Amino acid sequence: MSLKALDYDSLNENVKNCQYAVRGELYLRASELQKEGKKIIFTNVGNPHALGQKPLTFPRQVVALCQAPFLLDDPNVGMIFPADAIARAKHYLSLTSGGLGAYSDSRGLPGVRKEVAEFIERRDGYPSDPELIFLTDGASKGVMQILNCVIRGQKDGILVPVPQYPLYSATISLLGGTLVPYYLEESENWGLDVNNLRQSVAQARSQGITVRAMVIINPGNPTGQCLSEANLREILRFCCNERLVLLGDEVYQQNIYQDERPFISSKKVLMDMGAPISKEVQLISFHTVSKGYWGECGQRGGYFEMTNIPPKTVEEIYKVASIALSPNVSAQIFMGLMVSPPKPGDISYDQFVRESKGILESLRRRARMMTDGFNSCKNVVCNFTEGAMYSFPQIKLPPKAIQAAKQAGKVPDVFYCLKLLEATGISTVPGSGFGQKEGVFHLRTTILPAEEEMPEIMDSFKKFNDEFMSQYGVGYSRM
Ligand code: DCS
Repeated sequence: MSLKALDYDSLNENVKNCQYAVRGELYLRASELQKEGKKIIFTNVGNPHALGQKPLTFPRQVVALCQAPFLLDDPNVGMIFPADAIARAKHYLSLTSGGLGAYSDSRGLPGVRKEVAEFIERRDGYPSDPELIFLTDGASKGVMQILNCVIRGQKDGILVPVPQYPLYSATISLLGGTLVPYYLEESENWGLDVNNLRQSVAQARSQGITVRAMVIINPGNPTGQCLSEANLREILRFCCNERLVLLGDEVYQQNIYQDERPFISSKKVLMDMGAPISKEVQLISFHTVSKGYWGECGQRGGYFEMTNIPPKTVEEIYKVASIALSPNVSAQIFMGLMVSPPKPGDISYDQFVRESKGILESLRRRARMMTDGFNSCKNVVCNFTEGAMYSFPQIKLPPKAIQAAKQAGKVPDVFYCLKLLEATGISTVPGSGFGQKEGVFHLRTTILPAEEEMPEIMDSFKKFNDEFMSQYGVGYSRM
């Protein structure tokens, strides 16, 4: 009997081959255990509100008024909402053609794109053109749109850091392209060595792959490093020489937990380098409302900015975006608010600063607590989380543990993470989900659990790890 199109055996192979570990085996097992009544600490996804982070007041007030515009006609509105939130809601509604229930332009509301361009100009000190900014449903959709334009077939390669956030590996699989890995150096604080890039490209070319684009995640997920200006220059020069489009995933640009290496955007570094390179390198930069101190993951708001992309290509990207009609309009307003928050002198300014500083300062302390906690454990070493939202310790698994994993039919780090989950309720993602060097094992956890719960979580991790290491024999020295 012939198969129907949606019978499993006849599905598009690219769909079946695509893996996304952040919601993989560990997450599924954690959900089962939760149903059975076990307390689970979900540290597998960078989803701050799900772990108790409170929304910032001002943006929610503005969007609430936009969602319920009749409140603006209520004579008592000023008793519940501050005047600046009311004014902002009216401003955003005036940018729409029929409020939040109407589709917007497929690139997003022109007024919000203008606010994004102004933000980029203030951040980088260089002009930004709203016509080259598209608003998207989260950064993920933007990344998918761009990879879709780049990947023509299996012979097209995309340079992706390893370890990487699996949006990239999964999307490249879905689109039928080839992932070309370049390894980040764990012993160099997850730094990026351009020699590794050269090697990766040479190897891919020897296999008949045309390398077309390079992804950087800065600050890194899962690795947490911030790229230095010198490193970004080398990367841009490399992209220029190799004629690669640079995809700069900068969704964690507000999440910085040290002062030595502040975030610096790829766009700024490119512009600082001057002509001819600043006019040559094709760059797409991504941002989101899901991260930073906003953490508004469920709103699904993002943007990408295009630099040195020919107008006819921009038109094609617009055409493809049009197929989905419009990004979420409420999310566009969150993006507008993120790039133009209350200013000094505004009624809501003090509260906004108090709330946002509170979140960022706590994240900074939590980054420290987690790294120190992991480094105090037997056979665990962990680079400091300079930025982003994750800790990515290396677990030196003893040979007996690796053997036991094999017997259980599990990848060794999956085995370790499953045991950790069963023993403590801490739900992490095994390093193999992000890619890692052969024979080296990691796990990823977010730094998002509530600060007051952090000592208990780290104690329970340590206790589990001690027991695991003594069960399977130590015999490994620290790196
Ligand atoms: N890029 C990176 C590097 C990310 O980490 C994420 C989300 C995204 C893009 C996409 O975000 P939005 O689509 O929400 O804008 N990070 C996931 C993660 O690793 N855990 O949680 C979500």
